[in-house]
Amino acid sequence: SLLLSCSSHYLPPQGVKLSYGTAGFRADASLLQSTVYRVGILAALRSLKTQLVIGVMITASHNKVSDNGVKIADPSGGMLSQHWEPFADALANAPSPQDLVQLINDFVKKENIQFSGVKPAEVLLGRDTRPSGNALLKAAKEGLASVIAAVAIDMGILTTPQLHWMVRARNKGMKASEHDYFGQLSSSFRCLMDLIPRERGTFGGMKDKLVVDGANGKEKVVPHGFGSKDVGTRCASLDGDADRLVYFCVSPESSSKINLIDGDKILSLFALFIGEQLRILNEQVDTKNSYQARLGVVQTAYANGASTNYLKQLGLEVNLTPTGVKYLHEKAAGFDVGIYFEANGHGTILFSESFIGWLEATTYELSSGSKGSEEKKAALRLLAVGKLINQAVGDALSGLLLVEVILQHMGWSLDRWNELYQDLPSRQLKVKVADRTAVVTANAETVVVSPPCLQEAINAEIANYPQGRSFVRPSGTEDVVRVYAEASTQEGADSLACSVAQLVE
Ligand code: 16G
Ligand code: ZN
Repeated sequence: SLLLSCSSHYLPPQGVKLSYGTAGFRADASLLQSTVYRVGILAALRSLKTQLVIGVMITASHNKVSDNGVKIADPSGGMLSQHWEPFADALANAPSPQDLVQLINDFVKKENIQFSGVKPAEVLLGRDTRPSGNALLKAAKEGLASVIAAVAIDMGILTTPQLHWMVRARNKGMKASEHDYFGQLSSSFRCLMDLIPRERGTFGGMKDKLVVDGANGKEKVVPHGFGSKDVGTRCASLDGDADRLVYFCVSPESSSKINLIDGDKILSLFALFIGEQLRILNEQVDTKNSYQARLGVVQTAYANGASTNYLKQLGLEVNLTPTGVKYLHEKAAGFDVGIYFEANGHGTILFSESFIGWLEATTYELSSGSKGSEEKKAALRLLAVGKLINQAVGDALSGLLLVEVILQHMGWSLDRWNELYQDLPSRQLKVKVADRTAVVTANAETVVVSPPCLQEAINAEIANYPQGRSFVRPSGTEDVVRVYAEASTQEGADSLACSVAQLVE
């Protein structure tokens, strides 16, 4: 009855259909009161079901300031289990309080969620700096209180990855305040800096300054206030809730253009560094104690073909998954060291528990005999990377610190890093169609299986272009079919994308 009376203050907006999607619920903030209230309910139920701490993050990332959004962090610190997404959709769209109560009752029965003789629900709440955040936080808290007395802990204004990190830490019995987060990042960063070979740490003559853009540059253009004075400066760009990271520099040819160093190149830099540390370990630790750590990298079909070639040339196992962080993350979790990145800058490095355990034992054993040996340093670096880089989700702050330390370690400038390989020219288009679900793909979205014959037609187009590659997929966030094409020239990529878009129409 508390739920009935309380939820009557939170009726969903009429004529709007909300969908949890890959990034949680997002809409104009004025439409979200009831949604956030209901996500509060969902979080309490999820915590009761798992008997672990859950997170609720209120943000719309890089969207405009009048928008807002809400998403859930599961106990592992990852995204909400896909298995609960349909319930999230149904909950958000239930028209009346009675419908809502019915829905919850049915779900509680189906999932066998216990209310008595169990630990109370515990939920960490975070939000970004949007002005609507406070009122939505209140709605979330009321949702949390309406089903059962859940413990709601307001963690304040945070980035999305900070909240995910806190949920994960809390469930591992670790301290999980913002102070602890920064403490872990700064101590592991310091540790990696101290392990830089003395002859290298020079930044290749580059200015020792990093400029960080907080989502002021959304398109591939120079951010406001940038110009010719900034040519040569190392710049990083974070999206609105700091779960995506790219680097860039103002192009020396034209101060209105940027050279973008995207997620693929961050992945390549990380893979090089980790690969080097693993090689040192494998060469030097005597074979009977060695641990053949499996290193795997994970990309999507959007990864520039030049990056995939480069990674394969390094002898790495390159895996493709469909678009969406949850798929990449799951795949990467299958390796001892799994590095995943989307080209758009979302990614991280995952370490298996058994490998971390081995590294800890190894550094301990090595500490007596070969103090300061190369293999011990390599093991210490890997351990520090595992602490620095967010194990829950892609995190621009921790990713940025790792990029900085690796550039320093290699003695590389931004240009040197950018020259690892040259991106193939590419083009993306979107096609409005009556029903985007008519396009069904397989093999990590690289081939169309339905409608029949479409893939054959695409292949015939691709064959006209040197280094041509193209694929189409239904968007997960918009009512469109997306087209991607790359080729040896920009004209080729543009023309291939156009031809393929015409095939889709
Ligand atoms: C979501 C995904 C992102 C993906 C994008 C693709 C998460 C947290 N976010 O924003 O990874 O790149 O969707 O959008 O999974 P699309 O399906 O419209 O192309
Ligand atoms: Zn984001």
